[in-house]
Amino acid sequence: MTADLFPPDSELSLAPGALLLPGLALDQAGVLLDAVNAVTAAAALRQLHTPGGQLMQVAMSNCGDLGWVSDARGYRYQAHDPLTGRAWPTMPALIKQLAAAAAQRAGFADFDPDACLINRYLPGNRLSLHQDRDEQDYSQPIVSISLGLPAVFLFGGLTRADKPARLTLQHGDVLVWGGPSRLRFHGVQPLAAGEHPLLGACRINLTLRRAN
Ligand code: MD3
Ligand code: FE
Repeated sequence: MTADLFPPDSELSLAPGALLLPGLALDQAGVLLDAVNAVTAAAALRQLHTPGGQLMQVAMSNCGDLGWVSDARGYRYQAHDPLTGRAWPTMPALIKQLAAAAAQRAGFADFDPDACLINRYLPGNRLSLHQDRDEQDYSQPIVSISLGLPAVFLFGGLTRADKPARLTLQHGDVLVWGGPSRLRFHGVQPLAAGEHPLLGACRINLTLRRAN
């Protein structure tokens, strides 16, 4: 039984500025997924190319005023989906509110995300170690919501050489990264095969950021 491992309001400080809220999104997982599916029906999940020309394994889409994209021209946020030329779908209020509530628990009172990146992992997909540095204001935190299959998250230090710690993220877990942890290197190990009752052989991560 995982239900009793963490009482519903528990929180775990991983490092200064890094707070894990186990199962915070569990109650809302079904409606969150409905909202994600509505977004990806309008702005399809797609694999992006790194500026160096590598095809990323994780498939991505966005909602909100700005979406994160990568191509030969670099990494950036932009208001339009490059696949369609249309504005990204509106960020569902439910997602924005959950992110703001999580950030508040970590001491960030007015987190108002303008970008929500949707990452889809299939078994074997990984995200290599990187920093999130494409945003304007590093005093704003980042909130991550995990849905579906568990993933081993790597959280490193402020230099690439720092050996990362490993943390398994479960369906419904929410993480806040801010303050001194905002620029930590991080990544995701290859997703193990499995079947999740709601998502099947898949993990979805929502990353909420203030980009501008
Ligand atoms: C730690 N996504 O999209 S989210 C990303 O699970 C990304 O899909 C991962 O890294 C995923 O850029 C991890 C959690 C996360 C996001 C930003 C961070 C952890 C972070 C920034 C600093 C430290
Ligand atoms: Fe990241």
